[in-house]
Order: sequence, then C-alpha cells, then structure tokens
Amino acid sequence: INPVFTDATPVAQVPDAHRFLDDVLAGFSAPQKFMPAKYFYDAAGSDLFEAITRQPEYYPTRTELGILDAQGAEIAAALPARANLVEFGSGSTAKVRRLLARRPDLAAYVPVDVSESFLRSEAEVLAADFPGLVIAPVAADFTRAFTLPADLPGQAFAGFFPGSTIGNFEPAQAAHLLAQFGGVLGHDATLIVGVDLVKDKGVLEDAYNDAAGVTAAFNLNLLARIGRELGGDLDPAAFAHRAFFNPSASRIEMHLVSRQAQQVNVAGRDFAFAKGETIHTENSYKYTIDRFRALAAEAGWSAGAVWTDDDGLFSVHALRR
Ligand code: AVJ
Repeated sequence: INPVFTDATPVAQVPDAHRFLDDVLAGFSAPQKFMPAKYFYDAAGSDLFEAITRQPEYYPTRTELGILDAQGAEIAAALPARANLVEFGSGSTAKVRRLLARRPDLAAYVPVDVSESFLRSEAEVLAADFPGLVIAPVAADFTRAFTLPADLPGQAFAGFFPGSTIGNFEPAQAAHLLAQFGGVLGHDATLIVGVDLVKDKGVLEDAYNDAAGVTAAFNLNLLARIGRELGGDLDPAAFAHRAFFNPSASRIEMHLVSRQAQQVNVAGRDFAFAKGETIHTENSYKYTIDRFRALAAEAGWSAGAVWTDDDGLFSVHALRR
C-alpha cells in the first residue's frame, strides 16, 4: 500500500444534502424541469455509467482508450516533467493508467471526484499498481471551488479531463470551467482534454439509446436517488428515458418523460407533471476540433497537438497556458 495515499485520503469536500435538495427543488420548479447532470453519480449511478461504457453502441470510452493506447506515447510526452497530475472527475482509472505507465517521473496523481466510495476503491487499486506514486485523492465537486492537497511533491502541474465530460456543460459554462482549471493548475500548465466530435446523427443517438437499456436505467437512477436521499413518492416507473440529437445546439439531450399526468412529492413539496412533460437531465455537447479550440482560447488556453481515431469519432487535445 502506498503510504502517502493512506495519509492523504480522502479530503472530503462533497456537496451536502442541502445543496442536492435545493437543486432538485429549483430544477423541478423551472418551466422546463431539469436536473444538473452531476447528480447522476452516486454509487449506483457510477456503476451504471461504467456499464454504459461497455455497451456496443457507446463508442466514446473505447475510442478514447484506443487513442490513448495508439498515441499514448505522444500524449504522455506533452506532460511537463515531474508534474502533479490532477484528474478532474476521475471515475475509473483506466485512462490515466495509460499516461502514468508511460511517465514514471510523474510525482503525484490527484484524482478529484464527487463519488467518495468510488474514488477510494479506484485509488486503492492504483496505489497497489504504482507503488512509487504519491496518490492524493480529493472528494470534491470539481465544478465548484476546491483546494488541492498541500505539499504535493511535483515541480509543475498538469490536468487530465478525459471522457468528454466537458460536453455536459453549456459552451459558456464549459469555457468558465476550463478557466477555473487554469486557476487550479497555475501558469506553465498542460491540460489534456478528451472531447467527443460531431458526427452522424444515427451513431450519436444510438450511443445514448443502447439496446440493453443501461442509459435508461442510468437516467432513472436519478429519480431513485431523489427518493433514497430526500424522501417523497417519486416513482421511477412513471417516467421513460428519451435521448435525441439537437443539431442546432450540437448536443445530445436526455430527458425523463412523464408517462402520465401525475403529482409527485419530494421532501414535502408537490410538483405537477403533465403527461409527456419532461425533466431535462443531461446535455452532451459535440464539438469540431476548431470549435473546441476556440472555446479553450476563450478560457485562456492555447491549442497544442490534437489526436483522433482513424474514423474521426473522438479527439484528445493538449492545451497550454
Ligand atoms: C460522461 C458526460 C461524457 O455525455 O457521453 C453517457 C455521460 N450520459 N450516457 C456522455 C453519459 C449518458 C457522458 N459523459
């Protein structure tokens, strides 16, 4: 076991139940009901997301892993020497392993994730496989201000934001987030970002409507989570999953559709749903390489190299500031 890991883990900065309740009440009170996508990732939701990444229709994860395998030497070479590598929204460690394995000089790995249990289990396995690496997990919502552990041993900072998580944010929010990462990492930093690309509508829509129904279960888990953590009478079976590509916004939208007119109670508050009314649960923006580089430039990052798969499905960008 990595001794520094056991000392340092985890710095708990998770959002509290009040914020979850406030966000549910605000989202359910809006004319178009909505939920912030970050609430998908409780323990059950994180497991369901891992299952999504194994569905044949869901190309992003295996395509990005393919890029990290085939072009990992170049990607890893873009990181500064003896850096602390901060991963925003770490989830599974499969991707960062491709970088860590090629850069034994990296000083520390700082996974930042809201799911504390998932963070702990993944970090423990990684510590066993990279015994010389300082691992300093931070249980935090990376969309909000959080502090890095003090006294990290590296001489520079690098960031890793794979998986096209950036696609969950409105473009203006995405630029704000990239600027915030710049604040966390400081000057002379490198940020490696995975970004899903615009492509054929059928390929996109299949990826969010897998035949096994895992993406549907992932969305419905949000309603189950509200019931588990906040109480009330919300019945997931009274809602259906719907995902479609919105070409003018260049995004996949996910909604939970009320199967009938119904009134639901959450933490003592009533909310009415018309039949067919939706809760907008998630956006997944799709970029061109140039559009993503323009967004990064707005946030103070200059474009470095970009790597893609042969079919042009997915991109991995190196940014510098
Ligand atoms: C984790 C945000 C990249 O948008 O593809 C997958 C989330 N939601 N299927 C995506 C997700 C439903 C995923 N990201």
